[in-house]
Amino acid sequence: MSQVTMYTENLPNIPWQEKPTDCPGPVWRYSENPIIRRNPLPGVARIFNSAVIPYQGEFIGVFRGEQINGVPQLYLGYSKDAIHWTYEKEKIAFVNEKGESYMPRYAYDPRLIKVEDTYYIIWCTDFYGAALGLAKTNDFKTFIRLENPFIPFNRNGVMFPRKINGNFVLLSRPSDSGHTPFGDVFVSESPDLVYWGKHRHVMTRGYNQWWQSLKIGGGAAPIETSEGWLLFYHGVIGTCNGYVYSMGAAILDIDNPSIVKYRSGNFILTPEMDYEEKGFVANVVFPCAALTDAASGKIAIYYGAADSYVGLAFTTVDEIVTYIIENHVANGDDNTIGIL
Ligand code: BMA
Repeated sequence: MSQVTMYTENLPNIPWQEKPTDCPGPVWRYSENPIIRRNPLPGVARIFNSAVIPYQGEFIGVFRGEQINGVPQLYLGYSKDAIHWTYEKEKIAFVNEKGESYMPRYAYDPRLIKVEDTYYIIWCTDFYGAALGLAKTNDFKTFIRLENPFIPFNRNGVMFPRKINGNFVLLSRPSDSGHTPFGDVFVSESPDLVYWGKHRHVMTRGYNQWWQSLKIGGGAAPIETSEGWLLFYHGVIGTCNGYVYSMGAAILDIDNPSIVKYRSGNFILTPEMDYEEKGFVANVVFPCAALTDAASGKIAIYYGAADSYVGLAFTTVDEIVTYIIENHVANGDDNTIGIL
């Protein structure tokens, strides 16, 4: 029985494995990882950093597909078990609100969020440099692009799965257009998905926790729980061999998600397996989605591994929330700058 409640749907067919007895942390990997390997479909060399969601009793995913010309685009995939996937051969064909083709020059790191009856995809696109792209669909057949939420440069746009105080709410990470050696998470609101404002700082990089000392960025869409919004995110350290991306977890206030209630000072998953340590970009664990089953408290996290594969990891809401609270470290988050 779960003591922390998730206010999400029941998902009896969530992928799942019990925790191995020798697992040292609150999150454990699927034993058959990676679930998506190289050359997953013609013309696509690698799929990673991708998002999945339950749909009509099965699962649907929006995948970052690295084409064989090196340019990332988004592809749709289907699965009965959320582990084995089949893909559309053509990249997602975005249109504008008039129905005209409106393709991004590139598209990567998608998040997929259902708010009310509509599914939103938010990703990193080209808008005179790295910026957030936004599109909606109701049927996964027609994908209508909306206004880009922000001016450049920005990455890691993650929408909340419901409106808060009547507004859509979006986490983002202002960046540069390159490999961004800095970065905190901010939150913004919109009544209509066109005009965004009420920008607030949420989390700073963790100065005293070296694994997240360079930059951080939102990961999976926040999960509503009785303790607050459970957020899986990535944190980065700059080493003499380059960046290392790990997974962190925090709990944000339910009515005002700019307030961090608890934040684990420790990473909850860090590159350790071959498929995380070796690949197109070594040492990357990059969460983009999570499935939840409210009845059992099970959580399945999808993460990109080494910019080459998709990995699956598990936890329960009780285990992860307890871990975050017990390992909470205040990071000097500043909730006052920018508030009128
Ligand atoms: C970030 C993003 C991610 C990628 C990571 C590691 O800046 O571009 O897509 O996984 O770098 O290369």
